[in-house]
Amino acid sequence: MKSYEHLYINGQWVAPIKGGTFESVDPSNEKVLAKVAAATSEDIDLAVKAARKAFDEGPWPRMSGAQRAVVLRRIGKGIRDRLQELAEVEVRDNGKPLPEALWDLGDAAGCFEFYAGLAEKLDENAETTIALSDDRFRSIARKEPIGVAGAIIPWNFPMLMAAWKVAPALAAGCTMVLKPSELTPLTALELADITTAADLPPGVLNVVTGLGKEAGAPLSEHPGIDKLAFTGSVPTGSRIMQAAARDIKNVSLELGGKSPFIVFDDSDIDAAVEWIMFGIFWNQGEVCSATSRVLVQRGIYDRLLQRLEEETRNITIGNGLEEGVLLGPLVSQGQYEKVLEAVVRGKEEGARLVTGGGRPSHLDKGYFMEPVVFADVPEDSWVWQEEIFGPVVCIRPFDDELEAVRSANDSRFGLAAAVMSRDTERCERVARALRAGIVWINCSQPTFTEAPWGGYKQSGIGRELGEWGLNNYLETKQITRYDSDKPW
Ligand code: TXE
Repeated sequence: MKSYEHLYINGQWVAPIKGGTFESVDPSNEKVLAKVAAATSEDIDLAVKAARKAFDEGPWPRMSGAQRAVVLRRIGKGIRDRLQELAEVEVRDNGKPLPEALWDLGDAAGCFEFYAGLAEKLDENAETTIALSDDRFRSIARKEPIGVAGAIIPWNFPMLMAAWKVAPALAAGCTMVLKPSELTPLTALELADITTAADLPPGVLNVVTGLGKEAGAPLSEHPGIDKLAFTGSVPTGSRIMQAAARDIKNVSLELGGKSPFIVFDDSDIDAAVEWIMFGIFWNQGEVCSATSRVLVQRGIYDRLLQRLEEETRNITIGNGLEEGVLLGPLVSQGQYEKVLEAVVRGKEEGARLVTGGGRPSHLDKGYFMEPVVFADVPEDSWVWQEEIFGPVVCIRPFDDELEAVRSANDSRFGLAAAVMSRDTERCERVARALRAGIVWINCSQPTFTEAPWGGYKQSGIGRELGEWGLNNYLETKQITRYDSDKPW
């Protein structure tokens, strides 16, 4: 495996000033996968200064959207050209099954291509005329890049989360310092290589690998940053928001979730089971919008549980590079222990363990866990209320629509929610009553680059993807001219 012991600053690969490294571990065998450069505040300072210079003096913000789009499309193609290789790196670093990694990488490329299109449109719609009440004045509103963005991303979709932030920021004309998670840093460094090959000017994208406290915190506190974009846990999001508050940085946050799925008893049980399983076992349940709370109407509760148990027991668990594997290892020992503790806690709290929670007998190394179904989960229990971020689904019965909506909304999170019924009107009504940023009807999880993504309540602030994602990286300027011979 190649060396990952350098940081990407100002278009150059440089050793961290203090020379430190940390280890990235393959979660399927617990072996060290790579030694990776550990940035500290001195490196972050250099990276921010490079991004600052590229913004204040470089060509990137001054290029037309169409010119930036050419580079964005080259980055998208650069990912597509290396899709298989990058997906395999992502499997080794994160643990996810290869078909899912291929899917993520394709989406990441698509994200750059989508924002190339929006960069082109920005040339036409960056300026709009404002109708004023006083005709002696002419006024326009103009969209301009916000400046230097700092992006801190998690480990569950390493390249895709990078794309969700880098692509709109670059489309807007911003420059960026990107810090990937220390658990999955490799593909972000590969992205840096791809941007060099795509002729992105030096300093426009800087990639600094490192630990949260040593690299993430100095980035979020750096006065040279105009905007912070973060995806991760609520406590870290809160810290980042506090750091941003010190010098009033613009901030967008995509945090945790405990997303409910309401299944009414006129639903097709097989279809419901399929969407539940996709919703909670895809990516090992390490998904911010995972279908982690399921409310099933009493008429089909037992039958649905039985089908779900059968299907869950049939899931093939193993190394994500092996064919047919549907569930890989959890990302790290820390995450594995957190999920194991949650399973113990759920049992103590009175949830009924239907299946799972043990180590698969054929796997003695790696952070593997049999997927878990909990039934009859008490509403006030920790496992019902808090994000577990693993392959653990919690299920409760309900009697009527009012109860289901009340229970679904009884959460400090509000990222996603889903509802299933053959009654379209009921689905539409419930969708509008759910307090979440994303609501799926008769499905769960499909995510489109064109549509807004983000949460209510403690699930975050702001929206990514689509034109909303671009707006995250744009300021609005008013230019008003006195345009009359009449005296003021
Ligand atoms: O997250 P952190 P962790 C949830 C999930 C998971 C839990 C902990 O429940 O079990 O969070 O995961 C950087 N200043 N989600 O510890 O700490 C860190 O280096 C600045 C949900 O991995 O939020 C990494 O790059 N940055 C989530 C990023 O923050 C700091 C996805 C995320 O790490 C920092 C991941 C600091 N003080 C976890 N401390 C989702 N919403 O998708 C850490 N970081």
